[in-house]
Amino acid sequence: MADKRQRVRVQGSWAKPVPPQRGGVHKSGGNPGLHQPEVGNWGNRQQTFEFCLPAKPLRDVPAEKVIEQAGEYDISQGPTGVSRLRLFPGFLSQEEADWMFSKLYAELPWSQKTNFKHGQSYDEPRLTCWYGELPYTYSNSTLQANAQWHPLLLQLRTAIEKVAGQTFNSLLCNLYRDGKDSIAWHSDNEPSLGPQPTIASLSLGDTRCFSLRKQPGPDDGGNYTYVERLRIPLAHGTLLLMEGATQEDWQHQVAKEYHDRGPRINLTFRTIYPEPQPGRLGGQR
Ligand SMILES: O=C(O)CCC(=O)C(=O)O
Repeated sequence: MADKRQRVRVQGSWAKPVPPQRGGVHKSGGNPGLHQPEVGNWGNRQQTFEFCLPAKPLRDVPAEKVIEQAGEYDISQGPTGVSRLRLFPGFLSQEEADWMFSKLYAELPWSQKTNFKHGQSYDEPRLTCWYGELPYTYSNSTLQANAQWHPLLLQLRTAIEKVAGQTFNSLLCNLYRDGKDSIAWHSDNEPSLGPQPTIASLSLGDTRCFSLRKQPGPDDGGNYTYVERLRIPLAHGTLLLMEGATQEDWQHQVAKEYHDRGPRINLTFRTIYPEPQPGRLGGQR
């Protein structure tokens, strides 16, 4: 096939030509570390820029979209089905949310979970606790079954089940102590959650940015550069439901912040099934 790249030459006046390289703009004389101009020759030398249009068509990086308003959002549709978010800012009133935050912050059995990756252990950058009849394994470490639900969590579960239109049998609680605490890109796609799980996520405390990015297509070789991205500021008392193919087709994270943040509690209600294959260790986050 013929090389469709176009070449554009621009003549300058103060440096040596350089041999062309692949792609991009090449120049000489501008970087003292690479091509030192000869003393006394300023203004006499020729400079050549060579611009090669890339062989592959350029792709735009899609702009990140922000979701802030209450509503139902079909964020993608593919062979796996619809990925749907439902957002309820103000699901709890300010007073309810304030009271619940203080109680849960003080009374839940927060602890440090240690995960394993490539044989190395690392502490999660947040504290957690787990409620459910079954244990929950992810990142090669297991949260043990804990059926001693805090009464407030049972009330919240009932209220959230009404909105979600389904029941939940377990709950992962995360405590982000400050802006340095975070959760890395992952999907809630452990086998124990079954296919197309609904995750109901309630936020209390300081607002943190919940980001989603689409899984890259089969031709992208795991490269997330050009994928769609969404950002949802999750404020005190906000409920977010992730439904359908969201866990299959998207990943989510709460990144560290550059600015100070106060503590934040996130409660993610889920339904857990007995592990289909004992010994499967779940996804990484
Ligand atoms: O804190 C959040 O909003 C997200 C928590 C989360 O992604 C998880 O528990 O899997």
